[in-house]
Amino acid sequence: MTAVAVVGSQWGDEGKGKITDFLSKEATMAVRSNGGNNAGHTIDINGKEFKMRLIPSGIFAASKGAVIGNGVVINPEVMFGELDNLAKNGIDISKLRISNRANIIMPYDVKQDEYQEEAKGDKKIGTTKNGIGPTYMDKASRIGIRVCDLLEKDTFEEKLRLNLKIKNELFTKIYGKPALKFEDIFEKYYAYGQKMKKYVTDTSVLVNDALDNGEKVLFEGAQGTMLDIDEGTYPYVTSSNTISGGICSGIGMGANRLNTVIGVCKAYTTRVGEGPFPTELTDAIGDRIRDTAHEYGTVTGRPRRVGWFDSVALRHAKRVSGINGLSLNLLDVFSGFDKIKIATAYELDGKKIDYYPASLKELYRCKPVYEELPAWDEDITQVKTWDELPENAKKFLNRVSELVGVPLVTVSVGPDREQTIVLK
Ligand code: 2SA
Ligand code: MG
Repeated sequence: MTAVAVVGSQWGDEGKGKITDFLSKEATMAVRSNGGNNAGHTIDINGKEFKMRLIPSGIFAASKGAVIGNGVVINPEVMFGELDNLAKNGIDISKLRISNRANIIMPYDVKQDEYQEEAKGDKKIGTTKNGIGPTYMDKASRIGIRVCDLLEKDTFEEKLRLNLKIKNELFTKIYGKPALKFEDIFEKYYAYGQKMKKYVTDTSVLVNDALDNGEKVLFEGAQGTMLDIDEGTYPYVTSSNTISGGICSGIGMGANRLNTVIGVCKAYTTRVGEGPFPTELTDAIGDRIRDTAHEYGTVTGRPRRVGWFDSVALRHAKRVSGINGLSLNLLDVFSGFDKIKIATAYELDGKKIDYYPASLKELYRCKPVYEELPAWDEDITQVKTWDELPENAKKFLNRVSELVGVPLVTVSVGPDREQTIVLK
C-alpha cells in the first residue's frame, strides 16, 4: 500500500468508515478531498465513539498528517466542534492540515440550501441542508471564500460585502426572506480563520511530498459514485466529484498517483433523499432489510430507502472510478432469508440494457432484470475466514464479484472491527 483510495460505489452510507478504519492502521497520512459535513461516520476507538464529519477518520493513526484538501468545503463551526471533542478525549489534533485553497461554507450558503429546497417543492433534492451545494456554486461562479481569503482581513471584508450584496438580493427579492448582516458574520468568521491558521498550508505539496517519500497515504472518499455531480443520478446528487478522479483534483495530484481504488458497497443498496433507484423495494422484504440492518439515518433518524444489489450501478462505479478492489459490507443481514436478488441488467422499453442511462426519464422507466440466489440460515456474524462461510454465501459473493468484474478484498459480517473477512 502506498496510495489507496476508498470510494463509495452506491449512494453513500456504504460503510466506508469500516474499511477506512481498517486501512488507517497502516497509513501514515489520511486525506479528505471532497464534500463537507454532509459526510459522516462513527468510529469506535478504545470503546469510545467519535462522530467524524469533516476531519479525516485517519487522524487517530496518521503520524504524518490528517489532511483536508482543497476540494473539501469547510464549515468552521462544525470543524472546531469536532476538533474540540477529539482534543477533550486525548486525541492528538496537531497533525491536522487544512488546504489554503479549500472553500468555506458561509452562513448564507446554509440559508440558500434551505431556501432552494423549499422553493423546489416536490422537486426538492433532499439535501442534508448543510450548505454544500451553494458553497460549490460560489466556488464555480468564482465568488467563493477560500481559507487563504479568510486569513487576509481586507480580502475577506471585500469578498464578504460583495457576496452579501448578491445573496441578500436573492434572499429578499426571490425567496422573500430576511437579509443577512455583515456585522453578524465578519468578526466571527475572521476569528475562525485566525484559529485555523496554524493548521493551514499548501496540502498539495504536503501530500505529493509524502507520496514521493514512500509514505502510505489513505484517501477517504465521501458519499458515493451515484451521488457524483457528473456521473451520478443528476440532479439528485451532491455537488462534488465523489469518484476517484475527484481525489486528484481535490488534493492537487496526478491521476497516476493512485494505485489502489477500493469501492465500498453493501450486500444490498440504500439511498437517502430523492431520486431514481431502480432496485428499490417498497414491500415487506425492504422493511425486513431496513429493520435487520438498522437502515435509519444517524443524525435525523430518517428511514433509508432500501433495494436489492444493483450490478449495473456497480459496473458504472467500477468504470468511472477504476475500482480494482471491492469491499462488501453487511453480508450478515441475509442470514435467515429465503432468496437474495441481484440486478444483472435493466429492461428499458422492452430492450435489455447493461448501462446506466443518463436521462432521468429513461432511468425511471428501467426495470431491473433479476437473478435469484438462495440465501442461508446460519448466523455468520462470528465467521472469520472465507472457508467458514456457508456455500450459498460464497456463491452470492462470487456472483457479485463476477458481475462487477472486480475481486473482493474484504467482506464484513458485523459492525465490529473483528467482524471482517480479509480476502487479499
Ligand atoms: P447535499 O447535502 O447537497 O450533499 O445532498 C445532496 C444529495 O446527496 C445525499 N447525500 C448523502 N447520502 C447518503 N450519505 C451521505 N453521507 C454519509 C452520511 C456519509 C458518506 O452518513 O451522512 O457516505 O460519506 C450523503 N451526503 C449527501 C443527500 O441525501 C441528497 O440526496
Ligand atoms: Mg453514514
